Amino acid sequence: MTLTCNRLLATHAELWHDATVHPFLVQCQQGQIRPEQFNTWLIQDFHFVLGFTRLAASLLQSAPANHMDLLLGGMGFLKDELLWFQEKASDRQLSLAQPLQPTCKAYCQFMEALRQRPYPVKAAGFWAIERAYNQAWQEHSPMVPAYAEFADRWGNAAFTDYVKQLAVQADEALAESDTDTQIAAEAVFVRVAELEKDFWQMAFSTD
Ligand code: HMH
Repeated sequence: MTLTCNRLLATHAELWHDATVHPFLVQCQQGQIRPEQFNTWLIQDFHFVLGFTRLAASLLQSAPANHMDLLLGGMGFLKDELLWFQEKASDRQLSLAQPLQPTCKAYCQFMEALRQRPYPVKAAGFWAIERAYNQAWQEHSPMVPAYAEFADRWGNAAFTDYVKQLAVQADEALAESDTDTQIAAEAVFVRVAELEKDFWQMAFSTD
């Protein structure tokens, strides 16, 4: 049986739940998150997105011709996102030049290693990472006004559609791959779920 994105979500439902439901998100939704915790997430996620953009570049490098259009559109999302992070940090008078916390460092190292893997493995991992944020922020919407734009950035309809298209492309790549590659893609999905869970938790580890 061929591995698909939907199968990954179904097989690892509990793990995926923990990757996308967390007190950090609940507290943002209710406006009860402490600003220091939110700011920790904001700064670390900026660094995450830098690493993720490099992963996007490597995905584009190994993508078949008919997958490029969607990925180029994704580059546009990332361009906006990086500028937006800088704007949000400046609004809050935060310096982005801060050291990476261990969890963020581990996630960035994981993405760096993923850049060396075959295209179907990268495509599945890339989809999982975007899907995690799309689902997490969407399922904790609407948020109180102070955090509404954060929830909307990853929960909006256009981004949701983009994530669905990423799944279509990852499924196409997986359908053409051998068993070992599919096993590797599943392991990457599991690791993404663990890292996503840890990333939410990171905001609470600096008290
Ligand atoms: C930790 N996962 C994390 N940060 C993000 N910005 C995304 C996924 C989506 O790009």
